[in-house]
Amino acid sequence: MTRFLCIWVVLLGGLLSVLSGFSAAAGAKHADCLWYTQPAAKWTEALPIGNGRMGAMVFGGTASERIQFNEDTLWTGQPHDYARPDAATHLAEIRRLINAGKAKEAEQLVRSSFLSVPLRQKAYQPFGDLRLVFPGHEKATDYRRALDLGSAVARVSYRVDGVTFQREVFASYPARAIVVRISADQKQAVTLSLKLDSPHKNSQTRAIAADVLALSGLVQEDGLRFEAQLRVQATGGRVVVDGSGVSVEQADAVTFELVAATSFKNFQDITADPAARCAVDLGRLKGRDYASLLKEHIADHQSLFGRVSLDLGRTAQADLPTDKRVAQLKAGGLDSDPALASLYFEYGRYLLIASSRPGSQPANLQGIWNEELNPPWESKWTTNINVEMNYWPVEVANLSECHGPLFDLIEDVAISGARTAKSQYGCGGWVLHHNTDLWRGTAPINNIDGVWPTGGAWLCQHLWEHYLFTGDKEFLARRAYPLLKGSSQFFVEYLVKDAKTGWLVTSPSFSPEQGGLCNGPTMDNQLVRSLFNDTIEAAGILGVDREFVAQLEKVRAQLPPNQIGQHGQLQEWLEDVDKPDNNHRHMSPLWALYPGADITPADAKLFSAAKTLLKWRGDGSTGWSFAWRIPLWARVADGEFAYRQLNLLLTKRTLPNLFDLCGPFQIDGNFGATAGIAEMLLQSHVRIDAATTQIEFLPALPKAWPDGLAKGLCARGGFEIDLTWRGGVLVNAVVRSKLGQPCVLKYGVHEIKLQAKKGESYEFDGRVVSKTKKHE
Ligand code: FUC
Repeated sequence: MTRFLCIWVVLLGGLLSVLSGFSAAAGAKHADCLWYTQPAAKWTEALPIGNGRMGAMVFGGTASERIQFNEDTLWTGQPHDYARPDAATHLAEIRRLINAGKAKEAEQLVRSSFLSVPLRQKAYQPFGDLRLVFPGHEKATDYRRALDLGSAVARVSYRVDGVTFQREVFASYPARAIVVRISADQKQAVTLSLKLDSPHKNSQTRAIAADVLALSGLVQEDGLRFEAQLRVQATGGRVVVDGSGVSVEQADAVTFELVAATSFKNFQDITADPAARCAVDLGRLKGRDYASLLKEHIADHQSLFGRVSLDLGRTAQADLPTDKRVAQLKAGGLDSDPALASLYFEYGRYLLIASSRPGSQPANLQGIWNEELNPPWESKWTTNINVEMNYWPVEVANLSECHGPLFDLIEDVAISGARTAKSQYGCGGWVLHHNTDLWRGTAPINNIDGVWPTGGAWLCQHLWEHYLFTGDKEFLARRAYPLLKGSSQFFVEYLVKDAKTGWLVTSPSFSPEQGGLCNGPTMDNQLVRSLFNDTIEAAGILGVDREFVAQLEKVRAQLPPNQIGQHGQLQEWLEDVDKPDNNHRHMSPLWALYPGADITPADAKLFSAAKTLLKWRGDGSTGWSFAWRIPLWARVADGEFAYRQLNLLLTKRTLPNLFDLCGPFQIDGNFGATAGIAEMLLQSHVRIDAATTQIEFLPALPKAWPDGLAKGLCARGGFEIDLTWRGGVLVNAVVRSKLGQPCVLKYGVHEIKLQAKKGESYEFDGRVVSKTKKHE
């Protein structure tokens, strides 16, 4: 019987680790499962699956199962330009007031005349629910449910009256469908009824074929229309599909295929026919059997997930159900369960694959999972930390393709952001403030803290990072550079002289979510400098735009430098007004330390000032604020404090299904911590020169992880790396070069330059490169 595969993997893993005395080989497999001995009592206990475009939460009830699903283009609203038409006419006055020290008056004027229309953006919507009822299954025994991260299949199994039932649910990217399989170890045992419904009031179901049930509806008048279609295939037994749902009696097994679509074509056009889209998707699946769908799905998922693995050691805690492990952290902390840290890392990779695949929307505040009509912060894309954090692990964790949806979004906001640049500021190029939604809103929203014009500049860093990791010149020329140039163009026209210092600054602006309106907060200066650096370098590589480059260089020289204040701290603002021990959740002025790369030990004074600010900030509060502190502390080589933040995140801000909590569920912390763990083990942000990357091994290894193994992590310059360490010391690093670029390998004080050849592998023991061999 194939019952509950991952338990066997766990047992086998434990056995192997005992036999080998070292958990590396077995632990990696063991780490790939979330499992429970009871169904989810609420949404935040259910298990997420996703194919980038469709997501679902599987509750795993026995007598009644709920599978709540989403499709990533179902939002409130319709195509809309949020920019305030006459905003630019107030810009000079707002700037004058800020320069005159009258920030409060400037804020009043911003509130009355400068914010978006309407003030708030639109919300991501739940789509529907599959509700299955299994008569007589109230009293089940031997209950197990699990999410196997390696195969991306959610499984439920239990026994009723001597029969073992099994459910498997997965979201297939190649099949563009969610597939549900219900089977039993005895013939004719599967009897159930199913309803398909939606929280959208006007939705309705109808039978559109003997084996297909459809659900259709409308989010709002003039808004998005949606349709889901569900096909049922039973082996044996009787199936009836009518307008009210599906009933199956005495089948051996049943497979449901669920497809879903909306009328969304792009952010300016919602004229697609969702029913026709569903028919195409379902049509493609006709004649496919369950085994072939499952096989194709696992192969697709493994092609991404299988690239990386992480083992940080394991204890007996790792044999417990996942919710118990999370609960036990309160007593023992993460030290008692190092395998939970690696599971969290693997889960981050899993969640990214599930919520961001080529062609989908990018992962939003909740990834792709949402059950609420009014989700927190509309479950949209917040650009002053959250959406970027979602994509921090993508390159280092070898999921480069999953970056695609974010690049698609940047291309969209460059279009809507060009309109905003004109209407808000009378400038060319494009601008994005602190949020965007399905309609690619780019104007400042909500309140004065929405007046933060560097969201687009931050997103541009992702384009450049993708190039640094992949060396893809075609991507640089065709996609990245035009966007970098457009964003730079905006700042060249928009930056204005600060009355006191004479520097060219953003104005009006805001240091994310604290202070008031101001000129040139440190984070903005860092973002604009980094944007200009990247644009200039990209133009050089591509051999284009000499004059524009000269102009950027001239403006760059007039940007405010990072300043060190009276307490030895990196200043958050142009003026030295920081309050010691301000432990705000946002780490904005530390952007250049991480995810930026401009603050490094090369400038010892600045590096130390950044560290002072980092210390002031102390521990995190929201999930993502713990998560941001992990790579920051890793960048200052303090593995213990980085680990402390991870420990607190898992102990205080983690749900039973390992979803991160901001206040409510918010997925950024999952992704930020995944990137943070990688940053503790491997760093490659320091560039010796334009062609040479420094790759540093175990820069911030905490005592709690003395032995470990990380496979398949990526470094800038096109390197893939496997690491083994014992007793806190690097044993071996295998470095595979995909591009043939030189690098410096660094471990502690030892550095060695390597003229890597494309396609070659090198082994490094912390001091010398000992041998080379060919790799595929
Ligand atoms: C920013 C954060 C909040 C939350 C929201 C989505 O405003 O400061 O904590 O993460 O985004």
